[in-house]
Amino acid sequence: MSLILTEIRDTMAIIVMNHVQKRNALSETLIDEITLALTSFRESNIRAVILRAPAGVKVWSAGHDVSELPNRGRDPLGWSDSLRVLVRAIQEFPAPVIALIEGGVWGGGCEVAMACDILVTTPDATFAITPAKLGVPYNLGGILTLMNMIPLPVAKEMLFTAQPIPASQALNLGIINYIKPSEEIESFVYALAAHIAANSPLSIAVMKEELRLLASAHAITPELFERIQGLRRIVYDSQDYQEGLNAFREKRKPRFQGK
Ligand code: YXS
Repeated sequence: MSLILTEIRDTMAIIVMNHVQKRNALSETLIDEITLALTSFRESNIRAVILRAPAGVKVWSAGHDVSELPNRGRDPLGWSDSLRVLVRAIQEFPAPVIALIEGGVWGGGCEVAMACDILVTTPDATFAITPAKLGVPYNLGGILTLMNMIPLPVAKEMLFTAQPIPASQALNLGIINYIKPSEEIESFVYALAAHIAANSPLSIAVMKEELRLLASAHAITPELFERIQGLRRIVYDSQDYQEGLNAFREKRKPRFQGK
């Protein structure tokens, strides 16, 4: 059974993440289906994509599928990790991707939402970035996605506390574009997508790629990269990383020892 629903309306496409019983945990299967849909949209002259969950959900996405995170000793967020693949697929898609968000957005789900070009949420939406709760050493590309979206003191607070922030705060910070009531959000987002689809797709595609390339244009020396990878390896080799995974699987609070 497919974990997503897709719909094409003229030059606009809709992807509904539909694995509700697992709270749209970003499993490899779910992410493969989304990236496959995006690839097919590339060939169908799609000029705007809406990424959403079913109307009325309490959780837009519960983030990375924790059951698919590797045990300690392996980088949980390497280049080919499915979450990384999805973030890049959204950022590199040659047309705007609009996140229509209701409910809670957790962990890597925040990065997926923030990789989208425009974010529209209902008032109940929240965003919680959770590596610290699990003991995960977030990866550099992911940190950059967040840094480009969230003012540094707030990004630090979200990363260090792993606590949710409400849509109202996200709107004040410019992380999201609009808050709309649940009875209006769908028509608002579809109208926004239609406006975009009526403009020049070539002009929009090149401006989206220019913004992506400039936003990721950070000089980083091999020594700096290797230092960061070394620091991350200490974390994903640690007992704390394994404790975070075990605690989640055993549905209990983790007891981190700092080693
Ligand atoms: O027990 P069953 O089999 O029914 O499954 C439960 C949950 O185990 C499952 N589920 C997940 N499975 C894998 N990975 C997940 N991230 C995940 N989240 C949930 O879905 C079934 C229903 O969950 P339940 O009963 O907890 O639902 P709820 O409505 O009471 O609570 C919804 C949530 C989202 C508040 C709760 O499920 C939750 O706190 N989920 C974990 C959120 C989280 O910490 N996500 C971060 C994942 S790690 C990640 O994204 C990055 C690697 S990082 O850590 O770096 O940000």
